[in-house]
Amino acid sequence: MIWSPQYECISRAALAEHQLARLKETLTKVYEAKGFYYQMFQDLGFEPGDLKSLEDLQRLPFTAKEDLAQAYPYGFFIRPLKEVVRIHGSSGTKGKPTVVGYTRRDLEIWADLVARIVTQAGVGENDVAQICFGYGLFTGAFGLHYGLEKAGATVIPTSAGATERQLMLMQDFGTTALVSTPSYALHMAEVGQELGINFKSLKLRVGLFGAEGWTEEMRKQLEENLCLKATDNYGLSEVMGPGVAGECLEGSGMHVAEDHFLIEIIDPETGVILPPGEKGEIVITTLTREAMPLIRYRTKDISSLREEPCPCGRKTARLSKISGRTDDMLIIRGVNVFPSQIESVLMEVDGLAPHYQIVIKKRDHLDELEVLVEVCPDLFTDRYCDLEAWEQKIERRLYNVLSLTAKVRLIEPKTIARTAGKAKRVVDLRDQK
Ligand code: DLL
Repeated sequence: MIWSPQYECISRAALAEHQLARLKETLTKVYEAKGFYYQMFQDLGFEPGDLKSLEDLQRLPFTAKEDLAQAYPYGFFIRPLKEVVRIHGSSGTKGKPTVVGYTRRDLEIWADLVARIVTQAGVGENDVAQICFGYGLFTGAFGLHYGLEKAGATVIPTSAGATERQLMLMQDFGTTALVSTPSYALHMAEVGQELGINFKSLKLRVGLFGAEGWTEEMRKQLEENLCLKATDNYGLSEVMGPGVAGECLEGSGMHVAEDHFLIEIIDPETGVILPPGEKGEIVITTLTREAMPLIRYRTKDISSLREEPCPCGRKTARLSKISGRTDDMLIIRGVNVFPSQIESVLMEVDGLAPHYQIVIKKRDHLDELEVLVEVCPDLFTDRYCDLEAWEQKIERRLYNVLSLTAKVRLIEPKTIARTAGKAKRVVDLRDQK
């Protein structure tokens, strides 16, 4: 089933026309609001009427997270608070959150776009969906909640944590769709196995995973351990939350809701727009947001965009799996390393559990990369020399991919802290004395 065929199957030419009309409207609204963008346009000598084509958008500068921080909390709202009926925030734990506001219509569109995403993943009125995201400022839980309800699913808002209880409810309520971060889903699988739950015998059949990076290798682990089809969906609070893009059952990229979000992929160094297929930073312009439109917002997420139609029948462009963030990229002894590269190598080694941490330290002014990874419980041995040979083998594999020496430490199962939300994979201790 396709949720909004009139937009998801629209021809590229008709879509571009539609986007241009909505973009003009958005520029006019932010200009008339006399806020941040009015000032930007004034400085540039730009008026909304100067936008004649989608390409003209490139005349405008990018908006960065720092701009939002400076306007904390409500500086980017272009509607009075009495029209803003919901506030959410970024999930950052440090400092102040990035604040996002929604009018009633923004919430309606949000639910509709998430309904689109879940329909793409084959979830609908015959499903029982368990939402294991934390309900709160984070957009994950409320976003999926209203979207799944709109798509007709039976929603169980279990929220995050209390894993054994989650598993009990999953069995008792006949959960068919699991909504969580991929790392928490793996933790649920692990606890379930300890409790002797046979996932094959459950009704669980699809995972709607998102909110953090995960690799294809991680997908295999999720599908094997939980006996479900693992689908990916992407979004960020600043532009709405989940619902920006999601995979269909073809599993070859995340369809973007292009009638609501205009996506550009840029070279993060130069800001130059890259052609379809090339990897770069995702930049998003919202086309329908009422409370808080954003123009050319730099997400820091790295992906590529392909525009050819999908065998599923949708014509919307697809984002490739997010391979990292520009601020995730580690520079270790001058070499660029993405955590996802390390995850891919680890997940391909038999006998390793999908729980790892990357630690970077400084010794004698030199960076040291250490990778801690848990061994599967049934394979863990304290015969030191076996582990050592195994570690060296993984170190060689990492060297082949990263061109960098990493120290691998195989550790006991369940040593790395589990979290119900986004996993913390990288511990950078270089600034610490
Ligand atoms: O994580 C929104 C969301 C909730 C998306 C639930 C999907 C499902 P924030 O907390 O603002 O919002 O974090 C946004 O998380 O810029 C990415 O770096 C990362 N992220 C989100 N989805 C994915 C994904 C939500 N599917 C930030 N793959 C984004 C990789 C993702 N990274």
